[in-house]
Amino acid sequence: MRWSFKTAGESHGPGMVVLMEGLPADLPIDVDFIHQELSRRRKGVGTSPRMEIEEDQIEILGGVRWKKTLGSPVAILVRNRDYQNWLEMMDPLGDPPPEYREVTVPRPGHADLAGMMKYRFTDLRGVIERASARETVARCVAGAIAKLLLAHFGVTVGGFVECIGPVHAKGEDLEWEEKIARARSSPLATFDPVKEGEMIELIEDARKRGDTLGGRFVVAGLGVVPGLGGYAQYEERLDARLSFYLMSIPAVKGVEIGEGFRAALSCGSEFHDEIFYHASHSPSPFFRKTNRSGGIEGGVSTGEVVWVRCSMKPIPTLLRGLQSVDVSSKEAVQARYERSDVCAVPRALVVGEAMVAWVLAGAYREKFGGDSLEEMMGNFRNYLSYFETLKK
Ligand code: EPS
Repeated sequence: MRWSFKTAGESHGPGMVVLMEGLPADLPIDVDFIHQELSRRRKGVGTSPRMEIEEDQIEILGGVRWKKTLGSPVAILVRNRDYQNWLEMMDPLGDPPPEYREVTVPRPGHADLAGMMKYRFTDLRGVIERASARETVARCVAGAIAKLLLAHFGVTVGGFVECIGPVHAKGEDLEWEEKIARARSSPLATFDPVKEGEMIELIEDARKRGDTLGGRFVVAGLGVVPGLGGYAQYEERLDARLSFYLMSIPAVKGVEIGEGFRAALSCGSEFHDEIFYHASHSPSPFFRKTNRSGGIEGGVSTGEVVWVRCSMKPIPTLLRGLQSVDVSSKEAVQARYERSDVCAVPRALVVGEAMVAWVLAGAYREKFGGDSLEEMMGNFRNYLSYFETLKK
């Protein structure tokens, strides 16, 4: 079974496209839900003024008929409204305008310089346009559709911002559902209203100083059955797949599965999640009272909440430019400023959710197969009946 998505498009070009393969037939497509997800990605404290221009409305080009998937590839377009302001600059078939000046000063921390050398560009614009996080709008379309699929299997994917710079949300003991629900109504996507105020101040302060900020976010998959992923081959491992997709989000520099980094500082007796049994526990009667493993052991889901943490670096585009070199003149100069976000952690969280939803939905497709949603759900119900046999 194929399970893949690809994206195409430049930040200020005509639009962003996503092409998805592997969705079962007959999956209802809720366009309002997809738009809600795109709107979550667009908003938040620290966001670039660009987001006042964009509306992020989808146009379905293929794979859907009468609001349901056909089992064929699904292609969706999100037009860039800002393209209207870049018509000449980004015209796919035009010529450079006579007054055009190439971008020649790379920003430290951005793909500018490495990308220039890779493609032998002289104009960094060729890198900037595709390395831009605008691409994540297309990923969020794929993630929203993955969430729609997962909902049929009782799985929800949500998350929250844990810290912005050094300011940490407090309330670790709150339930997952509570943290995720609180984050949904927070402009910073966090669950601690007191620390939220401090985070906003920190971002405003960074903005005034012409600086930027990073932070960490957590994403969780709730209601995931045991047995997804695999230990038999390296590429089957669910933790490996999650890490790959999460690390591919622009500006993410660290991915942790559960308490992965704290594991190194703990004894086995302190770290591992002990196993308990109760026939009333569902779907599996085996369960844990702690979940430091992030709901994955041996690359396979345990039936506990699957959870991951990502560390995002500060945005590389600073108003007060960092030291750089003009790649044309080779002179030492300050990096140029391009309109940008001050802090994109709350927005990256939504992309993180999209990537986790995509990986989990793929793992469900792999385990339960089928060409239609009904066939897939039949296989799922059959698997659930296996757990009943463990309760005797
Ligand atoms: C981005 C720079 C800004 C962001 C952009 C990502 O865009 P612009 O260069 O047009 O001001 O707003 O993010 C988006 C457009 C988006 O939809 O997320 C960058 O350089 O990565």
